[in-house]
Amino acid sequence: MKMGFRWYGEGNDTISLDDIRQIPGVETIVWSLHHKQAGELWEPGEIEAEMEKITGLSRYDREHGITKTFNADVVESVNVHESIKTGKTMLGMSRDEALDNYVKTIENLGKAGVKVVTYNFMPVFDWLRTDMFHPSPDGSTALYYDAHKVAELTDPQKLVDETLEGANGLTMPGWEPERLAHLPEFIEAYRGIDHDKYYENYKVFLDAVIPTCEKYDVKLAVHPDDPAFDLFGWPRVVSSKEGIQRVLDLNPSPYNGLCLCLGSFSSRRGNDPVDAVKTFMDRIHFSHVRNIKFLDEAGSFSEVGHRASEGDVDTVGIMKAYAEADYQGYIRPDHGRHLWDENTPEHKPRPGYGLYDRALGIQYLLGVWDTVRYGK
Ligand code: DNO
Ligand code: MN
Repeated sequence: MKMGFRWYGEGNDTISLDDIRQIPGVETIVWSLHHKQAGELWEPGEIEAEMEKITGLSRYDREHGITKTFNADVVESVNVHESIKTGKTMLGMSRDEALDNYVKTIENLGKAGVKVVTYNFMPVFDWLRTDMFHPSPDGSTALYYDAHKVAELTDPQKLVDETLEGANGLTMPGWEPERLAHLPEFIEAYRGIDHDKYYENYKVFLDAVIPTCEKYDVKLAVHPDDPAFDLFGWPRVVSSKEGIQRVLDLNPSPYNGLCLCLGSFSSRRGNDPVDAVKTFMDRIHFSHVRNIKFLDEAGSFSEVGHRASEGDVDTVGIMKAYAEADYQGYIRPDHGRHLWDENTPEHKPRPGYGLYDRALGIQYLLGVWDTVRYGK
């Protein structure tokens, strides 16, 4: 297993590579070209420049005797253009053109040495919460989902406005203001697309991309829907064990795999994360391990610390399952709460991506891993 940490790039993240270097156990920086819109081609030069930053050492590092380096094996995400998901020309781009750019991007990433490319196949939005800095009983803040609030929302535009306001001016993948300015077009395009049709469109995507993944040894890894159920009447198809199995069956290549996010997967009542890890082990290329706590019968939840007893996700069982199988893929802690000096009006980090709670989470996850693996 290789432990990773998501980094949003220089000038776009409040956390530096040198901060991350001091977290014991981190080997992989999970990165992306965050200025790229879905559908755009990633050029070799810009890929290499970003990877060099991650894998190399700065002048400051060299002058201070810092030698620890990272690999840049995992990209999260190359986002999928809405024309691929709907099968229709959208925002002036045809499905074929978007597929072509995706395939070439995979080729460019593979040639540069990237091993895993993560993406999601959610309609319109990426992960969705109603509150970015919800106060927890211990004084920290966390990402929060109020099921009643979403049930009452008839217009997704209101949620978009609130989410963008809560982002503290930082970019959030899947929530690009330029793209979401076209929300009415998206709503129109998704009319009449049911789950079956969506799986069909999904298969077109996989069949177009997987041969290039095989050729350049890049594993494709889908992130489950977050939260893992339909919203606003749009079809979500990576929400349950059956849904995941169906996606894997759409294209049986081992390169068609998972970024199994256990926090997202667990947001659907009845989903069993430990069972999912054991069932899909062979197709898990990357995994996010974190905890959530359900707050009511409607399914509202708050994100909580990574320790199993803090919430409803059996993070110990998950890590034990990975360790017993001697999992060879990548893991990262996913979101964290905001703690200590992150939690002030003057200093607000990117929602869900503070430093401290993710660093604490990593130590907990590695503790379980090491306990199982020790002496083997
Ligand atoms: C949330 C992340 C997701 C994930 C995408 C993958 O913080 O886990 O946004 O990166 O869904 O495309
Ligand atoms: Mn995740």
